[in-house]
Amino acid sequence: MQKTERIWLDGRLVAWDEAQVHVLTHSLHYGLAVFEGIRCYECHDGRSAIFRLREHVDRLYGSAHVLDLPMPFPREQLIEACLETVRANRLRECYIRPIAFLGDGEMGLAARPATRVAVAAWPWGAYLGDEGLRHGIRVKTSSFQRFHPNTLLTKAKASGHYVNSILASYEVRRAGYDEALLLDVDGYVSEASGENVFIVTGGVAKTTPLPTVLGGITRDAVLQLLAELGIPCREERFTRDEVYLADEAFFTGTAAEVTPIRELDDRCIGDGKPGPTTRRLQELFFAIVRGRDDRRRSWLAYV
Ligand code: PPE
Repeated sequence: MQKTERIWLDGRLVAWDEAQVHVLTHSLHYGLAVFEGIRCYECHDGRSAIFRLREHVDRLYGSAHVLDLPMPFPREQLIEACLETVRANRLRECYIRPIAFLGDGEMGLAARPATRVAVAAWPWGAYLGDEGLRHGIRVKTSSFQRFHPNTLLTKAKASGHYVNSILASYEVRRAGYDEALLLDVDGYVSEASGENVFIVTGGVAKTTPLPTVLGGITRDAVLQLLAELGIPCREERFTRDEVYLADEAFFTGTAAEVTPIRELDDRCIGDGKPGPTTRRLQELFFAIVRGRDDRRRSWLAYV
């Protein structure tokens, strides 16, 4: 990870090395914290813009609401904090990580220490590798299930939820694959460790419906782009073998952007190369985030 100069912590910018917490920070022990992952891109005109900043901040506040975590700052201030952090570090392109967590001073499950908020930003290249973005990745179904919505709450992007993601990710990466696909408790495809999933078969796209997955902001963008391309997309459950038989499959996520899936469980998907719909979506997506699509300017917050 590339160190930058400043981090926004509890209302002000501090030096990177000063953005420390106590080892008895409540969230460190029990995982009750909410976070976001946001990308800022350098646009074709040399300016930088944060992609769907408001939607990410809204989701952060939604996650906090779901977990009953009081937010000590108004939304507008957090939006400004993201912009300020990028500016203060003079970053042209970066990943932005806001996090709200319970601080220290009280321990135990019933304790409610005050919420603290931080926003960090650092350069982060292609999450699943440049090769992966270009040629597609090899995915394996994990033996770990995605949690039931009454075990953990799928609408919240909560730190503790990522133990499930990390178990799946370690398992398949250790076996030599690039990313893990998780099934839901009924055995249907849910999502990857940090991405939503789409398939395209016979000109029709499908993605997992929202109840068992995180409502991805990239997923939402891709749904809108598919509609624009006149490709119908159904939000309905599908099985792992439907992915094996699909013409195309891809992941969406802030970090992963639009990454083609070349194989699932050692079965080639389509001809094992990124398909035409995936390619087209990648083109449209990167044109938008780099400010080349006037119709989607409202998705960009210029720094
Ligand atoms: N599902 C999960 C479980 C998930 O973590 C993400 C984002 C998504 C779907 C896609 O959501 P969106 O980014 O709004 O399109 N995962 C973030 C964390 C990655 C990390 O390693 O940290 C991300 O992409 O920023």
